[in-house]
Amino acid sequence: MKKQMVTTKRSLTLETEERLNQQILLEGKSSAYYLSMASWCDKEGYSTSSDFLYSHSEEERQHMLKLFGYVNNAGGHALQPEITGIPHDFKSLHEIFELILEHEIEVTKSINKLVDHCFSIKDFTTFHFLQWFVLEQREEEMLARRALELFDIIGEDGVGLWTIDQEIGKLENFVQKPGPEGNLDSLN
Ligand code: OFO
Repeated sequence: MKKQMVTTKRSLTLETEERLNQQILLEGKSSAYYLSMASWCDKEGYSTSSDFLYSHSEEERQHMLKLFGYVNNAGGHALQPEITGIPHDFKSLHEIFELILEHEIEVTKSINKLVDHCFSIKDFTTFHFLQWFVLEQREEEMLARRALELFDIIGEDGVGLWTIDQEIGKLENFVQKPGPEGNLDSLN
Protein backbone atom coordinates (compact mmCIF):
# COMPACT_ATOMS: atom_id res chain seq x y z
CA MET A 1 0.00 0.00 0.00
CA LYS A 2 1.25 3.50 -0.80
CA LYS A 3 2.39 5.36 2.30
CA GLN A 4 0.82 8.81 2.71
CA MET A 5 3.13 11.74 3.38
CA VAL A 6 1.92 13.52 6.48
CA THR A 7 3.82 16.47 7.87
CA THR A 8 4.15 16.65 11.63
CA LYS A 9 4.93 20.37 11.53
CA ARG A 10 2.07 22.33 13.01
CA SER A 11 1.26 25.07 15.53
CA LEU A 12 -1.34 23.09 17.49
CA THR A 13 0.30 21.50 20.53
CA LEU A 14 -0.46 17.94 21.58
CA GLU A 15 -1.87 19.22 24.85
CA THR A 16 -4.25 21.62 23.10
CA GLU A 17 -5.32 18.82 20.74
CA GLU A 18 -6.06 16.63 23.76
CA ARG A 19 -8.05 19.42 25.41
CA LEU A 20 -10.03 20.03 22.21
CA ASN A 21 -10.82 16.32 22.06
CA GLN A 22 -12.11 16.55 25.65
CA GLN A 23 -14.39 19.36 24.50
CA ILE A 24 -15.53 17.18 21.59
CA LEU A 25 -16.52 14.56 24.16
CA LEU A 26 -18.48 17.12 26.15
CA GLU A 27 -20.36 18.41 23.09
CA GLY A 28 -21.12 14.80 22.09
CA LYS A 29 -22.44 14.19 25.60
CA SER A 30 -24.62 17.29 25.35
CA SER A 31 -26.08 15.98 22.08
CA ALA A 32 -26.79 12.54 23.58
CA TYR A 33 -28.18 14.06 26.80
CA TYR A 34 -30.64 16.28 24.94
CA LEU A 35 -31.65 13.45 22.63
CA SER A 36 -32.52 11.35 25.67
CA MET A 37 -34.49 14.24 27.17
CA ALA A 38 -36.30 14.80 23.84
CA SER A 39 -37.36 11.18 23.76
CA TRP A 40 -38.64 11.30 27.35
CA CYS A 41 -40.67 14.45 26.55
CA ASP A 42 -42.05 12.76 23.42
CA LYS A 43 -43.17 9.75 25.45
CA GLU A 44 -44.75 11.98 28.12
CA GLY A 45 -46.67 14.05 25.55
CA TYR A 46 -44.66 17.30 25.85
CA SER A 47 -44.48 17.56 22.10
CA THR A 48 -43.20 21.16 21.79
CA SER A 49 -40.43 20.61 24.34
CA SER A 50 -39.59 17.38 22.59
CA ASP A 51 -39.21 19.14 19.20
CA PHE A 52 -37.13 21.85 20.90
CA LEU A 53 -34.81 19.25 22.45
CA TYR A 54 -34.49 17.12 19.29
CA SER A 55 -33.33 20.21 17.45
CA HIS A 56 -31.06 21.21 20.36
CA SER A 57 -29.47 17.78 20.28
CA GLU A 58 -28.72 18.28 16.59
CA GLU A 59 -27.24 21.69 17.35
CA GLU A 60 -24.87 20.14 19.89
CA ARG A 61 -23.75 17.65 17.26
CA GLN A 62 -22.94 20.61 15.00
CA HIS A 63 -20.86 22.13 17.82
CA MET A 64 -18.97 18.85 18.04
CA LEU A 65 -18.41 18.78 14.26
CA LYS A 66 -17.16 22.37 14.30
CA LEU A 67 -14.42 21.17 16.68
CA PHE A 68 -13.74 18.12 14.48
CA GLY A 69 -13.13 20.42 11.53
CA TYR A 70 -10.83 22.70 13.48
CA VAL A 71 -8.68 19.94 15.01
CA ASN A 72 -8.22 18.08 11.72
CA ASN A 73 -7.53 21.24 9.72
CA ALA A 74 -4.90 22.23 12.28
CA GLY A 75 -3.02 18.97 11.68
CA GLY A 76 -4.47 17.04 14.64
CA HIS A 77 -6.81 14.11 14.91
CA ALA A 78 -10.37 14.64 16.13
CA LEU A 79 -11.57 11.54 17.93
CA GLN A 80 -15.07 10.11 17.84
CA PRO A 81 -15.96 10.20 21.56
CA GLU A 82 -17.21 7.25 23.54
CA ILE A 83 -20.41 8.34 25.26
CA THR A 84 -21.86 6.42 28.20
CA GLY A 85 -23.92 7.10 31.30
CA ILE A 86 -26.72 9.11 29.68
CA PRO A 87 -29.91 8.93 31.83
CA HIS A 88 -33.19 7.92 30.19
CA ASP A 89 -35.66 8.80 32.92
CA PHE A 90 -36.49 12.17 34.36
CA LYS A 91 -38.82 13.26 37.16
CA SER A 92 -40.53 16.12 35.37
CA LEU A 93 -40.31 18.72 32.62
CA HIS A 94 -39.08 21.17 35.22
CA GLU A 95 -36.24 18.84 36.23
CA ILE A 96 -35.17 18.58 32.59
CA PHE A 97 -34.59 22.33 32.32
CA GLU A 98 -32.86 22.43 35.73
CA LEU A 99 -30.48 19.74 34.45
CA ILE A 100 -29.93 21.58 31.17
CA LEU A 101 -28.95 24.77 33.01
CA GLU A 102 -26.55 22.86 35.30
CA HIS A 103 -25.05 21.06 32.31
CA GLU A 104 -24.58 24.25 30.29
CA ILE A 105 -22.86 25.95 33.22
CA GLU A 106 -20.39 23.03 33.25
CA VAL A 107 -19.86 23.39 29.50
CA THR A 108 -19.21 27.13 29.95
CA LYS A 109 -16.57 26.36 32.61
CA SER A 110 -14.93 23.86 30.29
CA ILE A 111 -14.81 26.34 27.38
CA ASN A 112 -13.41 29.02 29.68
CA LYS A 113 -10.62 26.68 30.84
CA LEU A 114 -9.80 25.86 27.23
CA VAL A 115 -9.70 29.53 26.27
CA ASP A 116 -7.54 30.30 29.30
CA HIS A 117 -5.12 27.53 28.32
CA CYS A 118 -4.84 28.84 24.73
CA PHE A 119 -4.22 32.37 25.98
CA SER A 120 -1.55 31.20 28.43
CA ILE A 121 0.45 29.41 25.70
CA LYS A 122 -0.20 32.20 23.17
CA ASP A 123 -2.11 29.94 20.78
CA PHE A 124 -4.12 32.89 19.45
CA THR A 125 -5.47 30.96 16.47
CA THR A 126 -7.30 28.46 18.68
CA PHE A 127 -8.13 31.24 21.12
CA HIS A 128 -9.85 33.13 18.28
CA PHE A 129 -11.65 30.02 17.02
CA LEU A 130 -13.05 29.41 20.52
CA GLN A 131 -14.66 32.85 20.78
CA TRP A 132 -17.67 31.47 18.90
CA PHE A 133 -18.16 28.94 21.70
CA VAL A 134 -17.73 31.61 24.39
CA LEU A 135 -20.65 33.58 22.95
CA GLU A 136 -22.69 30.47 22.23
CA GLN A 137 -22.49 29.49 25.90
CA ARG A 138 -23.95 32.81 26.93
CA GLU A 139 -26.96 32.01 24.71
CA GLU A 140 -27.22 28.42 25.91
CA GLU A 141 -27.41 29.41 29.56
CA MET A 142 -29.88 32.18 28.81
CA LEU A 143 -32.19 29.76 26.98
CA ALA A 144 -32.27 27.35 29.95
CA ARG A 145 -32.87 30.21 32.40
CA ARG A 146 -35.74 31.56 30.26
CA ALA A 147 -37.31 28.08 30.22
CA LEU A 148 -37.12 27.85 34.02
CA GLU A 149 -38.68 31.30 34.37
CA LEU A 150 -41.74 30.00 32.52
CA PHE A 151 -42.38 27.57 35.38
CA ASP A 152 -42.26 30.43 37.90
CA ILE A 153 -44.38 32.84 35.87
CA ILE A 154 -47.05 30.46 34.55
CA GLY A 155 -47.11 27.80 37.28
CA GLU A 156 -47.76 24.13 36.66
CA ASP A 157 -51.38 23.84 37.85
CA GLY A 158 -54.36 23.33 35.52
CA VAL A 159 -53.35 24.06 31.94
CA GLY A 160 -50.08 25.56 33.22
CA LEU A 161 -47.84 22.70 32.21
CA TRP A 162 -49.46 22.52 28.77
CA THR A 163 -48.94 26.28 28.34
CA ILE A 164 -45.30 26.04 29.47
CA ASP A 165 -44.72 23.29 26.88
CA GLN A 166 -46.15 25.57 24.16
CA GLU A 167 -44.07 28.56 25.27
CA ILE A 168 -40.85 26.54 25.25
CA GLY A 169 -41.25 26.28 21.48
CA LYS A 170 -40.97 30.07 21.20
CA LEU A 171 -37.74 30.40 23.19
CA GLU A 172 -35.44 30.18 20.17
CA ASN A 173 -36.91 33.53 19.02
CA PHE A 174 -35.32 35.22 22.03
CA VAL A 175 -31.76 34.37 21.20
CA GLN A 176 -29.41 35.35 18.41
CA LYS A 177 -26.98 32.65 17.42
CA PRO A 178 -23.41 33.21 16.25
CA GLY A 179 -23.13 32.65 12.48
CA PRO A 180 -22.38 29.16 11.16
CA GLU A 181 -18.73 29.80 10.35
CA GLY A 182 -17.93 31.40 13.65
CA ASN A 183 -19.09 34.83 12.51
CA LEU A 184 -19.69 36.75 15.72
CA ASP A 185 -21.29 39.83 14.16
CA SER A 186 -24.84 38.77 14.96
CA LEU A 187 -24.06 38.92 18.66
CA ASN A 188 -22.51 42.36 18.80
FE1 OFO B 1 -22.51 23.11 22.81
O1 OFO B 1 -23.51 24.29 23.77
FE2 OFO B 1 -24.58 23.32 24.93
O2 OFO B 1 -23.51 22.11 25.54
